[in-house]
Amino acid sequence: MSTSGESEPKPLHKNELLKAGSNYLRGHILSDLQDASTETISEDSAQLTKFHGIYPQDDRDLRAQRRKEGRDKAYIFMARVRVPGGVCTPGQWLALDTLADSHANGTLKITNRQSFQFHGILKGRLREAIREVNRTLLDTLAACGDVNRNVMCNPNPLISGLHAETLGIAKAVAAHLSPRTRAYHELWVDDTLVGGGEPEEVEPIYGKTYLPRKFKIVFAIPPSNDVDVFAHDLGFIAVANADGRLEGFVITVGGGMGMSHNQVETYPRLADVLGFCRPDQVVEVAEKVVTLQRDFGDRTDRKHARFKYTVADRGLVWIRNEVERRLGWQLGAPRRFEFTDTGDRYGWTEGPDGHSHFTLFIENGRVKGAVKVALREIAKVHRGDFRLTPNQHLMIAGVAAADHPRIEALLREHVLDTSNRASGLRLNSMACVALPTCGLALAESERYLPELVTLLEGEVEAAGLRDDAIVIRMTGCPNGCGRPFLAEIGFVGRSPGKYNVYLGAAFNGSRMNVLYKSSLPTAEIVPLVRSLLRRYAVERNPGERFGDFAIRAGLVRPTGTSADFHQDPVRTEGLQSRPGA
Ligand code: SRM
Ligand code: SF4
Repeated sequence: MSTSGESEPKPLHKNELLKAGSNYLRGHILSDLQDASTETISEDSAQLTKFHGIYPQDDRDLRAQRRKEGRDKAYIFMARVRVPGGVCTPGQWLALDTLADSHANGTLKITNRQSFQFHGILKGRLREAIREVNRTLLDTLAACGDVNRNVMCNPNPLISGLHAETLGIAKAVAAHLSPRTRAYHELWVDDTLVGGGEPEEVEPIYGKTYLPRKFKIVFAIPPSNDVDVFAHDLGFIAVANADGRLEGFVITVGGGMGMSHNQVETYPRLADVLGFCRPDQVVEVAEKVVTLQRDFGDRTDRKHARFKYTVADRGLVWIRNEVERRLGWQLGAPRRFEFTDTGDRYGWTEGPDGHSHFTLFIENGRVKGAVKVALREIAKVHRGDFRLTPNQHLMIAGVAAADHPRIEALLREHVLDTSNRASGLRLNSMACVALPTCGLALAESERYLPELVTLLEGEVEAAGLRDDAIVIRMTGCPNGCGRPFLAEIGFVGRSPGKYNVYLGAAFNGSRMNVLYKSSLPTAEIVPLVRSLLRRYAVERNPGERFGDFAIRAGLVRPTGTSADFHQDPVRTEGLQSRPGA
């Protein structure tokens, strides 16, 4: 105990020691994979395989029965495939589609960070599966773990003339922040033995202990905020100059969704605006922000280790000064930006170059059944690319005029909705995975939200709101994977069959919602939402969004968490006097 009256420094979290001693993420992964006495891997290896994009899980539907039978859990693995900016080729799609059948549970999951996930891979087939992914020239490295994750970018080439250049910069950031360890290739790709050794390895950006926690970067292209820029550690918002060319990016820092029920020191947080930089400065800015978090993030408590807590604890001015000290130059003042919405533009859109794009609604990103068959057939003939959207849907992009009728026919043949007849509620719904694979789920999400939306569709029809876009999101726990705190109606699982209900987020993702009801049983959800929708239909002002109505009508009180810096000068303290304002 300290005798000087000063408090002892808190000990490092055990994961820090694990990372430090892992020889750049090797640890005992190989011997654990070779251990035929178990279908899973050790707890230490489970922490390290995350950096390789792999999670040990078990089928939670089978837990109770197997426990009764005195059997072990039904162990399986999840693998996440990184796709920077969400763009992949039809050839890659076909290979992953095949792999889903041969090595996983027959489905592909498009995540809301533009990655793919395989579920249900057995340990004995894991290395083979990852090797196959790498054969497609995609990989799972750093899809999870305490590193920079998949870098997101609006996938729609038609959204703005800034798209292609922004996507290129997003890919450059992804490449620059990729871990350099050779462990990934040794373990999963080359099949050479894992040892490190010569020449000595270095992680120039991360060092031996990588980051305190996961780190997420996105690129938003106004007017679309489909990436939910304010939910991420670091964001870049594209800004055009008077000629419509890319002038640079407004930089945002310190967003994040995760919290724990009943632990007030954990909270979702919207990102703040930090400044502005030119396109050629983005990679350097990203690196300096990441190294700042590497050096100042909390490595003692993983519940307080995200960058949002570093920003909240130290303040925006300190963060900006430290970033600028590392850069050796000053960031510019933020430019104006305006977002309209967070959704996808469904259906066909025609490009000026004779190519067209089709955005397909895929409920909660689960590619299975008719959708899977249709997309496989389309991948065989499509000569453009596939683009995963941040809302878990898919763009069949760059369709040549000659291929348009064929692709349209394939969509129709497999009874896919080419005219977007789904309700506005469904088209704006999103659920995280949750049961049966997610080990952290407290309640259903992906399997329950579609059913709930079907029940609510009767209510929206009756209220005359069938085509009104209302953002509705659900998660199975408060970690916030489905970004539920940015939904106009958000459901967050508390326990089986019970959800916290949140209302009042902004339709464009710039304001978080507020808790309206705690632990609501599923049987009470429909009556509650029915009454809210009826009031909205009758009392709303012209053009008023549901989230805004919820606040104006006093259903919830706003918490002052607006991310729109023009409305909230406190959060951009000192920025307006910068050059370039
Ligand atoms: Fe997530 C953990 C699924 C986006 C916050 N997330 C998990 C794990 C890996 C569960 C685990 O740790 O054992 C889930 C795997 C379930 C399964 O069976 O597949 C999981 N997260 C997902 C996905 C697949 C949800 C989806 O249906 O799309 C998304 C994958 C994204 C990707 O491709 O990289 C996913 N997760 C998010 C997001 C949204 C985002 O980033 O835009 C968030 C909130 C934003 C943020 O990071 O603050 C998110 N996931 C978390 C957290 C809470 C982190 C925190 O700061 O507290 C956890 C738990 C943890 O890290 O301890 C988590
Ligand atoms: Fe699992 Fe919770 Fe994330 Fe849903 S929000 S996938 S239940 S960790």
